[in-house]
Amino acid sequence: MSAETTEKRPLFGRMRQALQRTGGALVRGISELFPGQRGLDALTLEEVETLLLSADVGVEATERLITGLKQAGGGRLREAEDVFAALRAGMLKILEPVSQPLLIPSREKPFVILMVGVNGAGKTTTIAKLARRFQDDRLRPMLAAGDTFRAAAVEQLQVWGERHQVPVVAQGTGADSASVVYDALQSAMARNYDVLLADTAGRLHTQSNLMEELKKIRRVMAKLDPDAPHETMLVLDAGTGQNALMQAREFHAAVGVSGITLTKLDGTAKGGIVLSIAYKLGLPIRFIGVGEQPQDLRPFDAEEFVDALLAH
Ligand SMILES: Nc1nc2c(ncn2[C@@H]2O[C@H](COP(=O)(O)OP(=O)(O)O)[C@@H](O)[C@H]2O)c(=O)[nH]1
Ligand SMILES: [Mg+2]
Repeated sequence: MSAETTEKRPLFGRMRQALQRTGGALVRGISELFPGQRGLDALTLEEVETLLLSADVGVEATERLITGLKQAGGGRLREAEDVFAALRAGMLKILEPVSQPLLIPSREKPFVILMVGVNGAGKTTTIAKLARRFQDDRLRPMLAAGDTFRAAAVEQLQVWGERHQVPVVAQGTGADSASVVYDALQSAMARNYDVLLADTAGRLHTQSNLMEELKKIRRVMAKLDPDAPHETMLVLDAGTGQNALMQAREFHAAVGVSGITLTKLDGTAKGGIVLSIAYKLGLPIRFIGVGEQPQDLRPFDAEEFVDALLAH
């Protein structure tokens, strides 16, 4: 990637580095196939296909990309650069429709974000990163400690909130999650907060218990504000690859997901899952997590992502 692009996008280097494990293998693999006398013939296409599948792009999105490469000229593509350009175009076609930033309209106050996802996906840390981002945008966030199932979860949020002067509404471990969120929303409304971020459990005794609890949280919110939650954000660990897709389907069917955050794109070679999720679900991808620092939660931008992935 040119110096100009890096300058225009100050955190691009970080993105590029984070996507190295996924993109590096792809870029190296394609570079080794070219220049070739045969161009993108059937055999070479098969190798590109294998590279995409290894990056967890998934069968359908990979097929789409391969079809795109054939249409772009197939046998006439003899240089790696031509292949990268055609691949870039194909990836953008898949990602641009889901590249929809989360907008907080000022008339929706408090704007309620319900965070859902399995244990360890990154819900609580993403809440902290988002709260920081909102503070930087001069919005006042409040947090609801709705993961009452895990002993440490409430404390994790409280400690963070104290350190950053963000109020956290909590009851004890084992409390009714819906009641915590209800209290929090009431309080956020009364005190005119801009954003309420509600944490939730990622696992209960059974999966159906969890989905029922999430539905109940939605119901009690709607009693106070028929439009709440304004965003139901599913947090997925990119490192779980195709498993993340299954989780997304399950959560979406149960509670209706309006946006996705994909975490831990750093340190995984399965970052192609972003393409798989975009292609198969078509749900807006709001943010991606590329590290543990607050600034490592990046609003998802199709072009930035693809350029970082294919950087060489
Ligand atoms: N490297 C990396 N680690 C992350 C990212 N997002 C979350 N984590 C880590 O993932 C772990 C689980 O996160 P947590 O928020 O507790 O998950 P929760 O169970 O869904 O609330 C923590 O150690 C986080 O620091 C990310 O984008 N990159
Ligand atoms: Mg948590």
